[in-house]
Amino acid sequence: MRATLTGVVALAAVTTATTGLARAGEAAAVGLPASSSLVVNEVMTRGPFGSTDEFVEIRNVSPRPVELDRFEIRLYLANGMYWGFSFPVGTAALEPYGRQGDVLVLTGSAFSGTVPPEVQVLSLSPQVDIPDLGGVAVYTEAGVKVDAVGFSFAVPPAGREGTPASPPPGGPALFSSGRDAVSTDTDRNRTDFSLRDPTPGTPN
Ligand SMILES: [Ca+2]
Ligand SMILES: [Ca+2]
Repeated sequence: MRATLTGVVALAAVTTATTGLARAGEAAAVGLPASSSLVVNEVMTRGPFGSTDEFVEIRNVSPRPVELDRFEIRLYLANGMYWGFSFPVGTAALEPYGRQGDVLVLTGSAFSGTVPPEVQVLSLSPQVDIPDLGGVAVYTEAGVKVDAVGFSFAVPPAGREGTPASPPPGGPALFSSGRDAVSTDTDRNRTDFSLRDPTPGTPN
């Protein structure tokens, strides 16, 4: 059963909020440890079917189930703005780390990959396109950054952790950017993420 992520803010509307969010992100980068709940585990920003042939894999790295309605996903553009999304009512909790069901996949409108049938999938709306030099972040509903990966310094600290991860190569890239198989999170994007074969819904 596929559902669509619910947009909570229009793109234009977040412009004025970005400055405050950037400040909050910088504070979080200094004061908070690596995620103890959700991480952005893998991101593919384009594929053989173009710039919306993309996905984001979110993983629960805690030993407890995590209810997703306490979180939102932010897709950062390379100009500092972001799209914010909340999870629809009825989205199942993610199982504890290491168990089946500890990941969820968000798919772009032209997604051409294969996700195992037991893995929960949500669709991004067709007008959403994760930029190659953008970023993806998980926030709590209270606006605290939990985890993020950015692919350029144009993404504010609110949408990345430290030095950005290497962006995907140009052209119809067949690579995703992901953490290692155990989802190590040191809060340093360049260290934690590497280009790899895409594995939406399965271990990296
Ligand atoms: Ca992190
Ligand atoms: Ca994966």
